[in-house]
Amino acid sequence: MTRPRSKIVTAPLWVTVLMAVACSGGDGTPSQPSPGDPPPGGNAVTVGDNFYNPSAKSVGTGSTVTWTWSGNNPHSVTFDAGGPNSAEMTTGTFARTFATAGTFSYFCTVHGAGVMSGTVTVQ
Ligand SMILES: [Cu+2]
Repeated sequence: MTRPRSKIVTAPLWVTVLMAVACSGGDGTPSQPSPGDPPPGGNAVTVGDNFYNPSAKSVGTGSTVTWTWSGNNPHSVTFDAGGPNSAEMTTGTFARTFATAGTFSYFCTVHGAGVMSGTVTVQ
């Protein structure tokens, strides 16, 4: 019978599988930033796939807010109270300067306000 031999072979295989599972879980963090992170800069908003981050932004009067597209699908920044608005686009940036105080709500014309909406509060 070759049973004892096959047992000796299967034991190291188990160890290898366990090590592979353990190593793939935690420490392999990539050094690139995650797409949901807001871009650097004070008045920046990320346009991701079906979200704005942060969705609520507070800025001072006269500030310029810059939206940066980071997803794979087209989105827009379209204000409820009128433009300037962005186009429906997949990459690039859109900037708008807010000269007057107030709350400016906006949404994505591709996905609708129920899926993608945000506000800029100017004070
Ligand atoms: Cu969208």
